[in-house]
Amino acid sequence: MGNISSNISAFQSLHIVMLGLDSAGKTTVLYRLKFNEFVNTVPTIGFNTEKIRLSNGTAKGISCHFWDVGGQEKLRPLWKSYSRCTDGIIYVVDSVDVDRLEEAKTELHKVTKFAENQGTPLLVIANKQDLPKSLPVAEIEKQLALHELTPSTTYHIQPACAIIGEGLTEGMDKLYEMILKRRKSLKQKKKRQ
Ligand SMILES: Nc1nc2c(ncn2[C@@H]2O[C@H](COP(=O)(O)OP(=O)(O)OP(=O)(O)O)[C@@H](O)[C@H]2O)c(=O)[nH]1
Ligand SMILES: [Mg+2]
Repeated sequence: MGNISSNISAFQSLHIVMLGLDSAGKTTVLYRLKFNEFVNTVPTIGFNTEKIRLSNGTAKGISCHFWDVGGQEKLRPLWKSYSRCTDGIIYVVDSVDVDRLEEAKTELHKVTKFAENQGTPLLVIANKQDLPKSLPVAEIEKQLALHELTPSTTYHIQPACAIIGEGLTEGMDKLYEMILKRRKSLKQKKKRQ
């Protein structure tokens, strides 16, 4: 962790895109991170964008530019251009929406296969863990077939409840850690060339 903190100043602003099926809780996550409180949302038609300085965890003080793109089917063609060349992808999943996990899996695998997204660190937020019928993360990880993602994709799956913000700090810390590792290895690769 010491290494991570010492690298913080090396960053300007991280570019993060937030994707996932409609009603998964993306906008709730966004405003929870921004205002540290629950904000009632309406379905996103298009996108929301916010610059947020993270206020907790090892990534505290890091500035992130978030793009939260609507998840309705008609909006998903937008995902490709919004996820291009980002530092990190957050994919939010509704842990009780069992009937649409297969659809969530298909859309996620599509996103990670885009050439521009190769190697981009992925944080999967298994949201709505406060609800009694929520699936455990191990089951969601299996149903999303995360281990079958392109070999270059490093990921972390985080149980969370965006309503109260539980799990979001841990998730952002993991994402930040993966982003740092990737930057470091890209730098070393460049040096060797
Ligand atoms: N119980 C519970 N409800 C949640 C949680 N997170 C979000 N919700 C609710 O889920 C609904 C959808 O949340 P949004 O944040 O609007 O979902 P979205 O992913 O942005 O949806 P689109 O904009 O349509 O793509 C809202 O009623 C939220 O209050 C959670 O952790 N637990
Ligand atoms: Mg939304």
